[in-house]
Order: sequence, then structure tokens, then C-alpha cells
Amino acid sequence: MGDTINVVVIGNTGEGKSTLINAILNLNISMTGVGEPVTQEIFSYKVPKSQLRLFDTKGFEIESSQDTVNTVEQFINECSQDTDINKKVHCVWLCVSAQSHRWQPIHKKFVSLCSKLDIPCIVTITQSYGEYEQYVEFMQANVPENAFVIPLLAKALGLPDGSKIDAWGVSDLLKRTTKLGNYSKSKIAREKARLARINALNKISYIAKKTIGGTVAALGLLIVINTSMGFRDCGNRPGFWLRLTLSRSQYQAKIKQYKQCTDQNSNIRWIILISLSGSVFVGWYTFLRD
Ligand SMILES: Nc1nc2c(ncn2[C@@H]2O[C@H](COP(=O)(O)OP(=O)(O)O)[C@@H](O)[C@H]2O)c(=O)[nH]1
Ligand SMILES: [Mg+2]
Repeated sequence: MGDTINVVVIGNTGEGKSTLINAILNLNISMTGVGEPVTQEIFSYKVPKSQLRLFDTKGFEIESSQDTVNTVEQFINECSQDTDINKKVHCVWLCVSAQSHRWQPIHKKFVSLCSKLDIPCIVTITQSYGEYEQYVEFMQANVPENAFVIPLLAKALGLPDGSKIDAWGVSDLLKRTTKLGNYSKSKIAREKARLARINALNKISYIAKKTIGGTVAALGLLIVINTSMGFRDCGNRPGFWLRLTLSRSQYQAKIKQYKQCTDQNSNIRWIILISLSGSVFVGWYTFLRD
């Protein structure tokens, strides 16, 4: 797919999704074999000489459109989970016609879905002619901050008196989409790099923990055993653990006893012994916990 910006075009039936895509592709997408079917409800079109790939969806009918809604919702959700950045959805065009004035719970649901998935959503006011400005203002007041409103007329409109209104606004939509799409992609890439860094650090600290924990444990144990063996001559059994439970006065008595017993025993030796056995505990705990 290369450096693609994927745009999913959604909205009720008859709002002007296909007309908009036709205008961008400069052809008639209702002709068979023009697009690539993704599902029964979704068709994909690569815009020539552009980063954009448009996904035309079957409209949400007023009623009985649950299949389309589910499929489109699932498609957006699944794409957003794809690890390939070029297969994610980078922008959604939610088409509502300035002539039909339909702003329904289903529209709000998709705006919320985009917010949740951090996909830029452009509420595209199609068929913007006549009294469309009031509707644009109404929409601007009603969509959340992270959604955008862009009015346009995708195809010139012939009026009954023989005059016509030229198409306008499509290039604005394309420019804004490219900007938002690329921003969204760089954000995803940054997030991916951040997660990779955290992952690498976690791996290093995990290996370090295991290695250091294991080494400290093994070395500590070796020294503790060796040192403990040195006390053997004093009539004590080797092994450190029992001694840890002694009270301070008992420790002091023991030290005295060891000092008397052999001139090799010193306080320093005890300190080393205690600190190393502490390391053994921490080392083993870390080692076993992971
Ligand atoms: N002249 C003109 N007609 C439009 C425009 N957008 C939609 N229409 C009209 O609305 C009808 C339905 O549009 P369509 O693109 O098929 O809607 P879709 O169901 O959302 O794909 C078209 O056949 C046109 O008559 C537009 O930008 N210009
Ligand atoms: Mg259509």
C-alpha cells in the first residue's frame, strides 16, 4: 500500500458519498469493476497521484441498516488495530447533506468512535448550496472539538432557470485530509517508537535483573557458605539462617565467642556476612519472582 492515507467515507444513503468520490476520481464509480470490494458494504478506491485511498460504504438507511453500521464499525475498529501503519484508518469523512439536515444518533455514534480511536473525523457537509451556511454553523456548534466541518458541492448543480452552481470545496477537503492524515500517521509512528523504546528498556532491565539477581544470589550464597564454614571450629554448625533470628545481645555474645575462638573472626567479617545474605534474599526474590 506504500505511503497511504486511508479515508473511510460514511453517512446515510443519498447524502452524496458516491458523488463526492466520483468527483475526486473523476469517473463514475457505479461502473462495475472500478473499485476493489473490501466487503459487500465497502469498496476501496486509490486516488491516482495522491496518497489517498477512499473507502466508499453503503449508506446507513433510516431503518434496517444495522448490517452496514456493524460492518463499517467493525472495519474501522479492525483497521485501527492493524500493526501496519498503512492499513489503519487515518481519517473519516462523515457525509451529511445540507439539503436533508439529518443529524442523527448514528452520526454522533461514529463521531464518538473516531474520538475514541483518535481518528480525525471531518463532517463533510455535502450538497452545500442555498441556505447551507446556517447548517454549517449548526454543525460547527454541535460536533466535538476534535471533529472538523467542511462544506462543499462535489458536482455542479443545474438550476431550473438554466443557470448552474459550480462545484466547490473538494480541494479544501483533500488538503485538510492529507494534512490530518499525515499528522495522524506521524502521531501513530511516534507512539509506536515510544512503545518500542519502552519495550527494549523493559527487556534490558529484565535480562539485567535476571543476570544480576542470579549472580548476586549465587555469589552471595557461595560466600555465606564459605564464611559460615569458617565458624565451624567454634563448635557452631555451619549455616547462617538460624543466626539471623538471634537478638542483638545474642549477636554480640556470639561475636565475642567467635573472637575468642579464633583470631580470624572479626566484626568486619560479620558485616560482610550480613550484607551478603541480604543480597542473597533480594537476589533470589527478584530471580524467582520474574
Ligand atoms: N449536483 C449534485 N448532486 C448531488 C451532489 N451530491 C449528491 N447529489 C445528488 O444526490 C444523489 C445521491 O447521491 P449519492 O452520491 O449517490 O449518495 P450516496 O448514497 O451517499 O452515495 C445523486 O444522485 C445526486 O442527484 C452534488 O455534489 N452535486
Ligand atoms: Mg453511494
